[in-house]
Amino acid sequence: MADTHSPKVAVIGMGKTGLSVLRHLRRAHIGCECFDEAAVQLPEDLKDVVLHTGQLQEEVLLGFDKVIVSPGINWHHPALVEARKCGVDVHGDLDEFLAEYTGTLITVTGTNGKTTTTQMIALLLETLSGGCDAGGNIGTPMLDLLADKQPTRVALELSSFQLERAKHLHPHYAVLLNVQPDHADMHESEQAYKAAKVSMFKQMIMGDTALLPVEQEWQGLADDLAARGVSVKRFGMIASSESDVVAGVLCHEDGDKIFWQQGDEQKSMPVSSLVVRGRHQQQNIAVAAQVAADYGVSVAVIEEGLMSFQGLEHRLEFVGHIVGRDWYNDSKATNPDAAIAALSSFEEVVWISGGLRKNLSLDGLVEVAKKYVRFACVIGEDSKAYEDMLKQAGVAYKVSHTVKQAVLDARGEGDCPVLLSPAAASQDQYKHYAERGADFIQNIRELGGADD
Ligand code: UMA
Repeated sequence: MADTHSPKVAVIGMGKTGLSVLRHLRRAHIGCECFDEAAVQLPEDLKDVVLHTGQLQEEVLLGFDKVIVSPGINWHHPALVEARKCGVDVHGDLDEFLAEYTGTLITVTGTNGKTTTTQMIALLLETLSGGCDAGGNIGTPMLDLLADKQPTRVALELSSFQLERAKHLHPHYAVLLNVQPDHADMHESEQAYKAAKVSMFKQMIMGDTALLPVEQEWQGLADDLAARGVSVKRFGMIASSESDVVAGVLCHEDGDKIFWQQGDEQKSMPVSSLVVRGRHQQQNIAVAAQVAADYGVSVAVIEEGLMSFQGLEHRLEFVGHIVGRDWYNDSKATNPDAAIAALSSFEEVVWISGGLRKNLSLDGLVEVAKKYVRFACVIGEDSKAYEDMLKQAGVAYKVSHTVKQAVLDARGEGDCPVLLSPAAASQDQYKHYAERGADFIQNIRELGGADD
């Protein structure tokens, strides 16, 4: 039964987040109404909640005390702007989570690599007493983690959308992986996007730890955090040992190694002993090793975890050796920097790219395309920008439009690996990147050749 003294609450967006918020409010006996701009329906267990569909009107939220907004809804939506202006408490599920969670909080953000890093942290910390749950942008809404317990530790993957709408975030350990151009269609500027990411550190104090990239760009943040007593560590891809870099990839003529700091000792492993491909992915798991080491996970457990980690679906995922060539699914590369990292992991590829560009510049792709791409197949509804980039790189290409056609077109182009790494979001043709990746894999399998 709803508590008649509780504030009037609106929940916006009925995707994974909104539904988890509704269930959370129900557990707390707080009544609410919910909104979605699409013609959605509520699942059976939530059918009694009042649902409003259709475009959110500016005045509609003013009758509520609290509005909980899903991450995919633009924070600058006129209805949300108006509600904030009129003093309504508007926030996301992160503040709801923070109001209830009392255990150890580890957070990970960055443009690329968040999910791999968060997943690996959770896998390694899972071996400690009390374990570790993973949630947030990774796919499990964070409030679901509180459904029937107070977890000892939680590793949260946080997107810029989740961060920009949180006021009370104070992690015990926070990792920033990188900030590269992305989501230019949702944030007002690149600076606003970066500011959302950096806001993760705002309330950290002595006793907390921040793990930041080694690049000079982050020195100001590192100094600021250190001045507040936060333990600041740096990670990166380096050519020779640097005393202030605790974790990352050491590129060496005798073979590259990943490394991390275990107490006073530096530990390392040759990248050749890892299953995951790509220096960017290997750096991510080195970062996870550092977090695990700092929470007391033993060297043996970390080494075993790193060696056996297969990587995640849709991230440089090896699909198989089919019809005489290797196929890789990197559908999660939804921005140019992610595709640059993927292309650089090969000597030569047939590259499938294109999709929803999100107003991002493709300039950075020209040089890597020139260096690594033997032939390209362009997908997506609006191929022009991708064609222009390939022309600039001098790479031969075909406009395939669909993933299905791209797989057929790629098949006939030599015998080097084929890589789907779109440098674009998928929503012009799919619900999300995972659906695009699954379609890619299915079309490869339909080529008919068994793995050889
Ligand atoms: N909707 C509106 N109006 C809008 C936009 C959406 O009403 O303007 C409605 C849609 O009709 C839909 C609902 O909102 O019914 C969807 O809400 P949502 O987009 O917030 O999606 P969720 O299902 O709640 O998933 C969100 C994250 N999605 C986004 O940030 C876009 C998921 O991250 C996350 O896993 C999930 O919460 C659980 O925390 C996905 C993602 O793509 C993986 N994230 C981006 C990324 O990684 O690049 C940030």
